[in-house]
Amino acid sequence: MSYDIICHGHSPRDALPSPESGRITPIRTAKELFQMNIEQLGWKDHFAIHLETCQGQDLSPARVVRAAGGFYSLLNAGGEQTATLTGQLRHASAQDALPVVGDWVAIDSPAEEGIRIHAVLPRKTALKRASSGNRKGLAEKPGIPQVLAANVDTAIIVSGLDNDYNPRRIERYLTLVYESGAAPVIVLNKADLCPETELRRAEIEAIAFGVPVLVTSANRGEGLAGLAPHLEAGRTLVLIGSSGAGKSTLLNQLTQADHQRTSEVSSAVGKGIHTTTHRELFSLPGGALVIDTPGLRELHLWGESEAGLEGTFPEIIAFAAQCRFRNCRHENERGCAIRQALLEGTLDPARMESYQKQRTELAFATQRHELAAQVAQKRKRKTISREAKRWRREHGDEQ
Ligand SMILES: Nc1nc2c(ncn2[C@@H]2O[C@H](COP(=O)(O)OP(=O)(O)O)[C@@H](O)[C@H]2O)c(=O)[nH]1
Ligand SMILES: [Mg+2]
Ligand SMILES: [Zn+2]
Repeated sequence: MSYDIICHGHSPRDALPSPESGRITPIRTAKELFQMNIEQLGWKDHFAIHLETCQGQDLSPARVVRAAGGFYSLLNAGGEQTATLTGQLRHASAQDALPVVGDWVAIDSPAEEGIRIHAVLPRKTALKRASSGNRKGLAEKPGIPQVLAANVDTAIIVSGLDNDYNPRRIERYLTLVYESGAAPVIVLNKADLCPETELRRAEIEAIAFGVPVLVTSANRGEGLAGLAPHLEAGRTLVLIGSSGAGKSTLLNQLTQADHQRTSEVSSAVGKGIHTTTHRELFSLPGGALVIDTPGLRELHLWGESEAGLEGTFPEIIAFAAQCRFRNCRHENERGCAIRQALLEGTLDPARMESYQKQRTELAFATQRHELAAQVAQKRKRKTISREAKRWRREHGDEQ
């Protein structure tokens, strides 16, 4: 079990090679790599309050940098540690409450059975998708969301400007991000393969209101300076998007200083980065934390609130508010502001179609979730009544 985390105390700007000189700022020595304080790992007061309410005397916080096969790689002020879950946490938790990369957890001190995770501290944000349920590779049961990453401040949606380019897919990722509570940034990568980068940028800006849209060529290290404002020390980012969009190349560029200066670390980092099989947290030279993710073959949307759709389709929500009927389905109702806007050309039909599709999908996920909850509840009741019967049978004569 190994992972690599690199941390240096530079300002965010220093994280990037300066475009003029192409030079990379000096970094600290390997000995200093693990001497980070907990704020540098993204610790916030929010978590501290919850840690105090955790039962048990000797628990301390640590951040999950990688989770695989029941083992969790953690980082805290003391450095790297591997931990497992207490039986209680493993059994008492719903699938989506188990630790994922980015989570803050409460751990005990090392004992014979190793370090154990007693609790997952309440998440500030969580990126969730609906699991498809019937596909291999998804351990989750139908109706239970899969948490991709937790406590992310900024989600970078990476999309290639090659045949990966698809505004409708970007809208899906936007809904995922808005629903999570993180702030989105869109990176249109592989600019070197696209003759119309400015057109594409305008296209995406028009569907992602107020979201920063950057055009990059990650393999050449071009356009990355636009990321600097998002790379403040202690801030957590996640790279999401289709497989092959260039997420790992981007991360590689952002950590490039390390590759060149710390050889034993860099080879391992390189290996880890090029084969993104796990979601994993890395630390950039400027102190930002970045979670790299493997591409999602499918993004089934998940929603517990209206935040996702509202964030992605604000103009549609605004039109809908003007419909005569509160429960307007925007089909043939009189006084439908959306139909009106479509007729007048003030609302793009492609946006409306995209919105309807996402809304249907989110409603379906909610239904399945409710169904799953009912089934679980029923099973629980059955078990309880069976146990009660057994108890009465065994203890009946004592009463
Ligand atoms: N032409 C071009 N290729 C790129 C760029 N960024 C990444 N690539 C290539 O795209 C492929 C997939 O990149 P990778 O970072 O592994 O994608 P990931 O699956 O999103 O992590 C690799 O062969 C990269 O070298 C870019 O800006 N331009
Ligand atoms: Mg990758
Ligand atoms: Zn309407």
